[in-house]
Amino acid sequence: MRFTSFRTVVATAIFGAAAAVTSEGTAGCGKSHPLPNITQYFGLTSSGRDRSYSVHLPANYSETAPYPVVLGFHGSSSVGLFFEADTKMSEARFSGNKIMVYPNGIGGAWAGANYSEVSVSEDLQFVSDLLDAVRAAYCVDDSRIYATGMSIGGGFVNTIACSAVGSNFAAFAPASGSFYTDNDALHGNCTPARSPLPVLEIHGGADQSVYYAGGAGEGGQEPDIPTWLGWWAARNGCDDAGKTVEESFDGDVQHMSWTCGSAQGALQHWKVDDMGHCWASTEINFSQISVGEGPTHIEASQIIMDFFDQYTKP
Ligand SMILES: *[C@@H]1O[C@H](CO)[C@@H](O)[C@H](O)[C@H]1NC(C)=O
Ligand SMILES: *[C@@H]1O[C@H](CO)[C@@H](O)[C@H](O)[C@H]1NC(C)=O
Ligand SMILES: *[C@@H]1O[C@H](CO)[C@@H](O)[C@H](O)[C@H]1NC(C)=O
Ligand SMILES: CC(=O)N[C@H]1CO[C@H](CO)[C@@H](O)[C@@H]1O
Repeated sequence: MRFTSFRTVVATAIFGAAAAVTSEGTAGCGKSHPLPNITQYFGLTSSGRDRSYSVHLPANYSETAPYPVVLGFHGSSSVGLFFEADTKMSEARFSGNKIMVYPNGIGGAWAGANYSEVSVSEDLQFVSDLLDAVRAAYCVDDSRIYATGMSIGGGFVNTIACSAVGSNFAAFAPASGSFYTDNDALHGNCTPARSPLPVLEIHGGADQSVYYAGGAGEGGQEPDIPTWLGWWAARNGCDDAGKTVEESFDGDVQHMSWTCGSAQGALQHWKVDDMGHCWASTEINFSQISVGEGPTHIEASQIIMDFFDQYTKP
């Protein structure tokens, strides 16, 4: 399915003078949605399977304004509903101007792990079909579609970034990612659609599920995070020597940022030394409780949305 973009013209009268704001919107522009700010559940058929997802529209959703879209991929043994609650990403403080979409994996997982029930090509096709459905139903700014995810969902975000389907997205932000499909220096499975492709990763140095140092994970071999970042630095044409490192909280938090050609910060990494396998947040939540932790120093949902706001697909 393809949907052609059309132009939405929003004319605003300011002190009697008309200022026209023109921007691209998808086929869903003009379709009304009576229940914004309430997460709704949908299904579609992809590769012959029933798939499901949920959508949260901002409270002030207007069908004539094109919105950025963020896809949020849950971790293993989970569903979009839990990811949404854990990250709080549907709250206006994080996504007051964005459409949030939470896809559900088959068997609580995403492709790439040795226990995944579907192939990488099937899950990538689902992402493509899901984007078509979202563009058809809602007013989407096609140049501002983003993906984030946790654990195996973060790993799958990287799988998307490494594939042709990645061409639909402006930027990617995996967290605590298990990069099963991108785990050897030959990069045989990673052919990004363009360069640079903005990527930001957040990872706990004390992660006991997806080790910072890589190795045998639950669903296969994982790269160590610095090595994996080096691969993206090369793919994105970043100046590795010019990488900046900012430390905070007595060195517990390290923020690394690369300049890639003219794109400053097109590769970024946040390492929290004492954080385990959870969503980084200054507020307690269940992914922290489940690994016996409390709040950490940084707010992943805010960092990720701020990162996305910097990038538009060229
Ligand atoms: C949107 O929903 C949230 C959660 O239910 C609620 O706290 C908030 O007040 C709502 N916003 C508006 C503008 O209605
Ligand atoms: C909708 O509300 C958000 C804050 O939650 C604000 O950032 C955005 O500008 C508002 N959009 C419109 C069209 O008023
Ligand atoms: C998946 O890979 C891990 C190694 O990372 C291994 O321990 C496990 O036995 C494998 N599981 C299956 C079902 O192949
Ligand atoms: C377990 C836990 O603390 N869950 C909290 C996650 O955040 C939401 C939104 O702030 C709370 O309502 C939950 O109680």
